[in-house]
Amino acid sequence: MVVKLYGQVTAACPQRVLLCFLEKEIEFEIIHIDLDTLEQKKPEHLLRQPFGQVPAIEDGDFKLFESRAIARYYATKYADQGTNLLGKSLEHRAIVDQWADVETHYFNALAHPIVINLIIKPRLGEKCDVVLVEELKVKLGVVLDIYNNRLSSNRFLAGEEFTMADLTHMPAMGYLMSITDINQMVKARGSFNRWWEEISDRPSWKKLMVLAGH
Ligand SMILES: N[C@@H](CCC(=O)N[C@@H](CS)C(=O)NCC(=O)O)C(=O)O
Repeated sequence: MVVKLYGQVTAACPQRVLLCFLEKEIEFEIIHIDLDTLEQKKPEHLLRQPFGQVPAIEDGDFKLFESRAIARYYATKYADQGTNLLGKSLEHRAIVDQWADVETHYFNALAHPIVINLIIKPRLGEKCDVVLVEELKVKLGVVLDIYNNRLSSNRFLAGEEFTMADLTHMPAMGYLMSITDINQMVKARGSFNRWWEEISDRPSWKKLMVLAGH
């Protein structure tokens, strides 16, 4: 059965799920929810995602929202299909989860408000909080140093294989790399930059960028 993904392909959270589908070779159909016209706040979408955001999926009678939960569900459901994103042992899986949690609580906690202020707000004609962005960039630099250190002795975040730990960072990274200052912060951290160049060279990312119109 083809999975229905409700979302907008240019938005980071639906992109996380799409990347998972592409890595896991899962058939999907995108049902466009237009964020510019606030379609995500309409009653019919609130039945799928009660917080009025994207993505949400429908897989037959099964419905789910929250991009990370959706990606984990499909990585587990199709563990033996496409790329193994989960880790090969209990300990490896715990390390994958550790770095995936780092993405949520340390990386995305900074990347999300930076992207909202520097990319989304100007697009909507809203004012960017310049002072906040400068503070966030300093904090992001500290987090990127920790990643750079980790990636100086590991090819990927959870070791020698590409996993969910890497995948979950990619949508926000794509946005951050379009911001000149942050692009330079990444380039200045050799191991981190090497990691980004490798993961953004994957066929799944290239296909996603085509879907997103890049
Ligand atoms: N934690 C949620 C966050 C969802 C989210 O922030 N979605 C954004 C797009 S990336 C959205 O719907 N923005 C429009 C809005 O908040 O109205 C997830 O990962 O699914």
